[in-house]
Amino acid sequence: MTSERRFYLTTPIYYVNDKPHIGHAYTSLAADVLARWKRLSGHEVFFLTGTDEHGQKVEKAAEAKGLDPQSFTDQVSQAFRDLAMRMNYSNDAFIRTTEERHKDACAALWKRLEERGQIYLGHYEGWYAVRDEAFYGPDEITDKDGQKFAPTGAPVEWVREPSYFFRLSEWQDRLLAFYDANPDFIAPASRRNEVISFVKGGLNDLSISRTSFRWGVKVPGDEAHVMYVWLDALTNYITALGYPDENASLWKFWPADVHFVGKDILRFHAIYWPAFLMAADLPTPKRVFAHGWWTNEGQKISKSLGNVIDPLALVEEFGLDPVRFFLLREVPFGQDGDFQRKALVGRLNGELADALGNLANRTLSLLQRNCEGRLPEPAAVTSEADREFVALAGHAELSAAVGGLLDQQKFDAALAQVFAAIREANGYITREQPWALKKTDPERMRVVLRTLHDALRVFATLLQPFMPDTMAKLLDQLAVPAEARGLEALATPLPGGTPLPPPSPLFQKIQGEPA
Ligand code: ME8
Repeated sequence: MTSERRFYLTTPIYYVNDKPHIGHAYTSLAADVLARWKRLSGHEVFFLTGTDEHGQKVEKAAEAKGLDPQSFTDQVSQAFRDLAMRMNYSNDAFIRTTEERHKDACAALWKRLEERGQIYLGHYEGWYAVRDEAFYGPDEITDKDGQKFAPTGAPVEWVREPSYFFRLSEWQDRLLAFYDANPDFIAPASRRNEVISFVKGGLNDLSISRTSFRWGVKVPGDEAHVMYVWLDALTNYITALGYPDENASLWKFWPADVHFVGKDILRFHAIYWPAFLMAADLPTPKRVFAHGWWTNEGQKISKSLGNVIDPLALVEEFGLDPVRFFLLREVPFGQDGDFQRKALVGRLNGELADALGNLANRTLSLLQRNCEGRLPEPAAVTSEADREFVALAGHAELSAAVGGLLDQQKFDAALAQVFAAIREANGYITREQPWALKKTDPERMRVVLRTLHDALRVFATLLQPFMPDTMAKLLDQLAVPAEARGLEALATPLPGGTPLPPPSPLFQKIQGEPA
């Protein structure tokens, strides 16, 4: 297998200070869809997620619950694993930063940076926001009623302590050259420009250890210090591949193809992470994609407003696949999005139940009734109507288009392409009226139904990464064998005469909601 056929993608590792919400579910969902797509197209995939369990924020959350940090993180980390299971994420591993192998990887990376003269001992004095686990410069701080705040709105405190520093300032020019040589490293483009102007503004050396609390990875050789939680956290992406053992079986996946992150943590991934790696002489990831922020019916999501969206409650109410579909369909990936219940209901009732569900049901019911429940022979494209339709809904063009968009993480556009073809299919069935052809032209009816069956197989195959369970059900109803559900298999038509099981509805409409 060549390296092009391998694909490594990651989600952020989430802080275990609180239970998971819609934002966490969203990032992991995007990664899951791409992982599933890459597997469908024949790649060897490694998809990593996990939890970020050290630092002051987690230590404080444990204290507030009256628990020792380890028992607390054991509990909350489990909630993230449960979420991954309930959302049907296909992650190949789940990493926790409290694992011994991770502490070893952090120590190894630290020593490598130290050997290369990248770390020195000094004194940190400045602003720190525990909520963001981030340091801020004096020019970034605002004052409100005597309390100081970071630009993110997080309260900051003045910190003064001995600290090790990473020579980040030395990497400014090499980072800029790196962004220049790798135009796809930061996406979307607007975010790339933000990062570049930030780096052009000048980089200070980065404080990478703390001495005022204990919940972290100990600095090798100086146990009075724990590592800055972001150095610890970012290292997870290589720990999971076996670092520092570069002969480990998973190491072949490095460098990562995509790190999925929210826009809040782009700076850490697009500046600190490549700088650490270049300083350690390790390969840099190929891409970091920073998606936007969800609000709830126009309001910022926050615990104090009591409007945090629980993804599992949504799944309970609307079903898993409609929720998976909605989150990626509704908002262009990369932009901020507002969660609106009525939009979810609209997409579920409209695109899923009416457009796709009805098309499948009508086609499959007619095949049962009028073709003895057997698939007609593959249809030779003879009429202009068929030719036009096959050009729009045929497998080669559509899967190339979807693949091209997913390679750019344009999930909404990929779905829009498939649903445009589904609209065409509804137009085709309405125009051709196969139900009326039984009496007038049964041969033509068989051609039309076979053409529709082929198109449904394409739609179901391409939509598997987004709605795995429902599309498995549709592929069952279409009698596509398990081994013929990959992208390549689409080139081989199912044999005529294949028996088709009786259809059942794919989606449940939501009734009685205000439009
Ligand atoms: O930052 N909309 O963890 P975290 C969209 N441990 N996405 C959201 C969101 C929202 N309203 N809220 C959160 C950390 N997210 C670090 C990461 S990685 C080496 C360490 C998502 O638990 C989004 O992906 O605060 C964001 O980047 C992430 O959750 C932050 O999760």
